[in-house]
Amino acid sequence: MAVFANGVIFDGVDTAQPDCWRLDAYVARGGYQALRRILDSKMTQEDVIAEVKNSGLRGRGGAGFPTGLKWSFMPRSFPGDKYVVCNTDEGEPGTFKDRDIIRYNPHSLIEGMIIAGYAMGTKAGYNYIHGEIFEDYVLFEEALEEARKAGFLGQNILGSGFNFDLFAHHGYGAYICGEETALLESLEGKKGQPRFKPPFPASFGLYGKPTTINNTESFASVPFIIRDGAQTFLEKGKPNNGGTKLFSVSGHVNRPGNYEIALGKPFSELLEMAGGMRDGKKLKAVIPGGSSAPVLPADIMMQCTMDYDSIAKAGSMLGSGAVIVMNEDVCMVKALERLAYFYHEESCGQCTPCREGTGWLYKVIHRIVNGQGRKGDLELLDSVGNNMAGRTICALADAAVFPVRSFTKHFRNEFEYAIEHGKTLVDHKWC
Ligand code: L3W
Ligand code: SF4
Repeated sequence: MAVFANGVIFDGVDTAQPDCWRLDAYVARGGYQALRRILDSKMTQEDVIAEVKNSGLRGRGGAGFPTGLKWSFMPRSFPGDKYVVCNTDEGEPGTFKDRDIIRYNPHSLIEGMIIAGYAMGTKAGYNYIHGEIFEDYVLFEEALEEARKAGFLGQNILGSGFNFDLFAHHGYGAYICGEETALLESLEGKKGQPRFKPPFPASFGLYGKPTTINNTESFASVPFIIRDGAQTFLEKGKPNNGGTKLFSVSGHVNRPGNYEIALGKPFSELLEMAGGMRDGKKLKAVIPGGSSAPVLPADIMMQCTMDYDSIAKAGSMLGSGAVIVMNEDVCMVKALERLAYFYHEESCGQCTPCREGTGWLYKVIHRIVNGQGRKGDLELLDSVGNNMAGRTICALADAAVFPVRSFTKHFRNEFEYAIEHGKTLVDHKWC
């Protein structure tokens, strides 16, 4: 999957060059200047956090929580260990951006995490990498070794007296391990199941110690912010939506791939960059932020700009920026069945509404697809969803309900037709 770069992380990265990920190439692009700037000018922890706050960077993992604010939650005077943790457990259907960061530009993440370690007074960090991407895990380990040998990691970094080391952890491939507290459990060697929140990781995180967890893309954006300034980053996007963002475009486009664009660009431009619709077909619908985000019909999506506020106003979420494009041939009942199956499979089973509810959602949609839908099934889906959303330990149950609500709202005619006629309106044998 190619990377089409035009932003703060991939600017100057020639992904066609096999060595573009190496330390030399990163330094030649201005890499590690941000860290040197902090250490040489003895920026305080508060200065660094203020710079990240002023940049308007919002968490790139799905929730869009302000990164600088999260960093400021770390207790400053805590006497024991504290940690920074990176979430590279990318597993949501449609997402494939973070693996490209560690594949093509791992030092941007490493430098970002070292800066985070400095800002929050931690001595150790971990990068939890999704279990299904082994080659990139090996490459990341090599990049860490390069950074260690060059004096960017370890004791007395660049002679500054600052100590920080970073370790990669190969995850176990379960989607739920991308939920931050399940990730921490898994990192501790336990079964990857979410914890109750609060307490949030900022006060009770890895091994019960204060911990800051950010997404790969969030950390990788930090070197640019420190090197070129918060204002420069902010101005690349739009107010409340600072910077550029990676969008993983998949589905019925001519050039699927990762596109790094300014937040606030019209969706129509992103679609054009991705080569437009394949085979000249019409756009039917888009999931703009990974499978957990509500689906939007073409006419609404074409009015949107790609930023947190515009997508939220349209009734969906920018999420992790996974843009799933569907053409006129897609059977929306079948598409929803696939998503429902995913959440049913990936529920960790701790909460009854999620464990049982995801199964019910899948079962009902499956029978509608297969011509056995019953009168009242749409009401049943509604009622099951209402008994799940907001009633569980983590957001997976909500994530399973959002697609059901949005598909049955925007494409209700297809569900009603299938129930009434015992077959789907759109032939789904190719879906
Ligand atoms: C301290 C407080 N910390 C909030 C922290 C919290 C977390 C962050 C955001 O889910 C969503 C989910 C997926 N004191 C705090 C505080 N925090 N209040 O802020 O918290 P939250 O709970 O809103 O989000 P989350 O649990 O991180 C993320 C959705 O993103 N999503 C998922 C994408 C999946 C991937 C993937 O596969 N890699 O990205 C996409 O839409 O459904 O709703 O750090 O601790 N008072
Ligand atoms: Fe597990 Fe689902 Fe409960 Fe999350 S909501 S803790 S995935 S059972």
